[in-house]
Amino acid sequence: MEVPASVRQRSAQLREQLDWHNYRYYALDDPQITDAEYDRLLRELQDLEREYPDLVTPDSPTQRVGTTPLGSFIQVRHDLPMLSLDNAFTDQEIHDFDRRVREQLDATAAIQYAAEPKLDGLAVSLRYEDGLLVRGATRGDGSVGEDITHNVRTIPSVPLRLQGGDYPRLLEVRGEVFMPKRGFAELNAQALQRGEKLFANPRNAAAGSLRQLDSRITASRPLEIFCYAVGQVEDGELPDLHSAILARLKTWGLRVCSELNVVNGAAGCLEYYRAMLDRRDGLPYEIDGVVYKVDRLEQQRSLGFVARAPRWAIAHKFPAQEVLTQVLAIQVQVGRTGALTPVARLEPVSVGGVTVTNATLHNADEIRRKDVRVGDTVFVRRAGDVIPEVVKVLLESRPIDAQAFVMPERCPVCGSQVIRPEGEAVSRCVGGLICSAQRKEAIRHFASRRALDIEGLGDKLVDQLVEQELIHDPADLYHLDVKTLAKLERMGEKSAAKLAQALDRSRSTTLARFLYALGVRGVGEATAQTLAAHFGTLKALMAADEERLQKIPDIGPVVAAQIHAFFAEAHNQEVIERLQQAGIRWPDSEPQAQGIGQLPLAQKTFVLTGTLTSMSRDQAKARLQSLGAKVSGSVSAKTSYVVAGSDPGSKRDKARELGVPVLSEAEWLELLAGAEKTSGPA
Ligand code: 9MJ
Repeated sequence: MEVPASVRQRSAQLREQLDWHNYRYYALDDPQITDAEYDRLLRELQDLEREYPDLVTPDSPTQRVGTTPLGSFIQVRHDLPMLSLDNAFTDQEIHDFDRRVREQLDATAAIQYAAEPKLDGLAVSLRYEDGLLVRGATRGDGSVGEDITHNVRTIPSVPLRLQGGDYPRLLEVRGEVFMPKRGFAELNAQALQRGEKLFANPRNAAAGSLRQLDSRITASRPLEIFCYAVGQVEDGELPDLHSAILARLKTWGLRVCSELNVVNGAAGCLEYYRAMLDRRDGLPYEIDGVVYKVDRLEQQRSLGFVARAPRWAIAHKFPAQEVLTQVLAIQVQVGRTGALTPVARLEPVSVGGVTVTNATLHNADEIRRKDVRVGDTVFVRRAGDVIPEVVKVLLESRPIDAQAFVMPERCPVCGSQVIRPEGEAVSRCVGGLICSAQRKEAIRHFASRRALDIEGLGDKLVDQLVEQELIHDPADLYHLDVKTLAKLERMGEKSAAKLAQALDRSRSTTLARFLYALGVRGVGEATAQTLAAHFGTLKALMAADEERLQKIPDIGPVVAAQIHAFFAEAHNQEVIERLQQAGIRWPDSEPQAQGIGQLPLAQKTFVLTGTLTSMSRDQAKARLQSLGAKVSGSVSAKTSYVVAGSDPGSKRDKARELGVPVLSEAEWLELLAGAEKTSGPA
């Protein structure tokens, strides 16, 4: 079909706009439009291309969805070998490295190094000809890799076309494709729910996602890239410092890690190492060390290579997140909703600086898949705040009497039946609140920081209170007196009085916190806020039927049924009643549909940047919106606040330039708490 000139023009314009906004978003981390506006442009282009298939070009932003599977991978020879790095583990090794560099260069002054995080993903090469992405390849053995063009094209932060016009005719860049921590956790959470095999770590997940013959699978995985080197270059000039080259790559739309620093000498390197080690857990992606590279290319050239590794660079590795230890026992833990989680009790071992004694085995299927037995030597992995887990068994070390695990048929705590509903991966104790383990967990959850925040009510105390039958449910907490509390183990008059005060303080709360504290299945913090904002009062929520609940954004049929069933249960109604009699109160408010203008953060616009540790972006957004605030993707003079999580990027700088207040995560949470106190619905 003949394509009208006006349509051709519009599609070219859309493609250019989308490329530009992609560049602002991924390379500069400074979007100029919201995600919704971006999606609108993309949809317009998709519609045009559907109507006029001749319009589709390989570099069109619509061409990232993946295509029909390949039969096999094609091998690719790297004209310029892809290097590997020598590893160092101690300060001394870095001093030795720096000394060798200085001696070889006959240098008297300190060497200037580019220091960057060492990403733990898969090294790739991207080849651009006349600014167009023509090939993506894995590193392979350094000389020969595999053609993964179809897969790298699906990674949103890989530009299909370079920005600007001053790039070399041929430009091969190298970098690391990785899966950020959050994406990895979500992928594994989905797999766990479906009873599928889990990925051992983000590195495996990234590698497994890239080495797919079917690029539609790759497209569905949350992959990202950081570029850190240049390979072949023809017909074009590059700066003569490594750090300046990376800055140049960024101007062409290639994503570069924002943690790059230029440092002086071994001392500067070690200072960078310690700073990054400190920040490791807070970064949104996993790093297994840092890399130092002699910054001056001229010096790099005179240093040269030994075998595959350059003499001008070295990787300084962090303590391992995965270590070997022994499984002493496998026990099951009963959670708040009765879910039975098998846990490996381990020979204590230090992982990345933290002593680990337990690791989750998730569920019976995972144990079977990994074939973990008591007595086995296993790899245990810990990363950031996540619960340590058993990754793999070292089969060659298995003792002959290693014991396989069987899921108990009765709850180890209350003796109730254990069932595993069809199609579910999880086994559950049916005991409900008869089960003291579930009662303890329900009370712990009720008292937790994001729920009613009862300071001083620790795990051991809850154990004692439940075991001595001093309390059965959260409402009983409010009838404890100082004298009873003071008699408990590890409690004195003073801490008992403090706890009584904390209990008293917790009586004044918000509806959202109260709903979250009840521990309704499927109702996390964000959903609790949505419900509170939507209904305004507990009475209105309790009166809602499933149909009404399902109409609320983000509440599907399963959660609607769970909420309805919870409030229909006589015991739950009774506990709620007694909690209110005990003086738990919150300000009621207008339902949001009518009352948004009166919400405490109405007329305020927030921009979120960097990674928040206390909740996901979506939760943060929902929480702000429930208080009437707007959440925008870009900073302008109209922005009220920029909230900077870790690794905040250029939005924070822009805010400072414009004089927009920048809040740390802690400051922001405080502001939220204040607003929620005055509002009720949030
Ligand atoms: C990683 N993995 O993050 C290099 N790397 O440079 C960084 N790897 C590298 N640089 C030359 N930041 C060869 C490998």
